[in-house]
Amino acid sequence: MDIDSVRRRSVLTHGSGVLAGLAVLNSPLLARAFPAREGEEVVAWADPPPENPVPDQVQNQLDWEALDSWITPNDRFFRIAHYGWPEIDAAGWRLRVGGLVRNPLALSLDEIRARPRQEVAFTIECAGNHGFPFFTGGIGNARWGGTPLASVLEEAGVAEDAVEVVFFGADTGEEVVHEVSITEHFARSMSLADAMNPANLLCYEMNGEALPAGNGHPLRLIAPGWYGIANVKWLERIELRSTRYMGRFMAADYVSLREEAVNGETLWTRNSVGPARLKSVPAKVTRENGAYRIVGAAWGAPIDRVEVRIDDGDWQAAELDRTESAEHAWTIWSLDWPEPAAGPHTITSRAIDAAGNIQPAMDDPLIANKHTYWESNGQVTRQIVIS
Ligand SMILES: Nc1nc2c(c(=O)[nH]1)N[C@H]1C(S)=C(S)[C@@H](COP(=O)(O)O)O[C@H]1N2
Ligand SMILES: [Mo]
Repeated sequence: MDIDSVRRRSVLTHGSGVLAGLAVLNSPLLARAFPAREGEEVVAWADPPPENPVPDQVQNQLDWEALDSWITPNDRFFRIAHYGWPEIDAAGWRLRVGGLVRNPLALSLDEIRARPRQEVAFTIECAGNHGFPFFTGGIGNARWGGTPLASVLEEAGVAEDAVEVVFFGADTGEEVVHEVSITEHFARSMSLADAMNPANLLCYEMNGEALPAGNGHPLRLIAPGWYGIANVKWLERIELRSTRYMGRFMAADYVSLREEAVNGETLWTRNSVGPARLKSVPAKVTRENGAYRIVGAAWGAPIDRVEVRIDDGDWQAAELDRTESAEHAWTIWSLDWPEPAAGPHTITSRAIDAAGNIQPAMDDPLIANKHTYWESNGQVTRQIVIS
């Protein structure tokens, strides 16, 4: 990309920055908070992601430069659909709980809504996010409302020999497995112990509205702390089983292949993608009266601190915005960047969790010796040109 086109982009972005600034004036809370400040303009990144080659499967990616609130509004929330959106008649729809249970259930949406309501703020990220150059906005933060999964499982009476809970969506695809052609539902499973986590919700509400069609209407699983893939949308069946479930999205796709060094030997491992991993990104650079700052987000584990490196400089501590925070939601951070020199720069961030783990660098064996694109939680470097 040439510098002139970078400048043109940055002029365009400044225009929308003014509009965003006006909106912020109407909101005293936003004006104080980190994600957006009155009067600032966004300086466009010099390395925008390429066009999305799979618009049917990946939609409405987060535009990091436009990040202006802790909560991602529903109309700006990303959507992933591997088998398209199923057509569901909400009136006739039932959530069926069966398999190894004493009392199989078939619950209507009204019956689920009549149960105790619980809410959780949770940042959901696709495990493939940052696994491809085009895919950098597979993430969003919402307040999810629903009823605890655990009490529904208790009501169904889980049998002694059940070890696995499988969540089936209404969406199906044609798959060939060992030369057999099958129609397979999108499905994911969890151990019974993981499924009983009191944070898990049978979710029918997103940011105070009915779950939108693309995000799983009428009901989805919300499993705070897990990658997006575990959060089954268009949920219609929960099955208790005595064996591990090995469907496509457990055992074929969303499997990380790694080369690990164990006792001086190479051990190849494959793990099904599950719990989220520690991660951060620089979201945007802003300018206000000649003063620059870098704003970003960190998530995937309890965040202790975030550090930022500009070009080959030292790691500098960012300031964390705790005005809006929750256990399973991202933390917005910011770093002042006084008087950057004109010209190109790189900006890298790394999150450090409460246990002292550092988000891996791209050359860390955990990332460098991973041969699949899932769980791409390596440090993200962005490029920018200061004029
Ligand atoms: N039924 C069903 N559930 C699904 C999917 C799907 O294709 N079908 N995609 C999963 C993936 S890969 C992700 S990242 C999240 C994305 O949730 P969102 O579309 O609400 O952002 O939904 C998950 N749940
Ligand atoms: Mo995903």
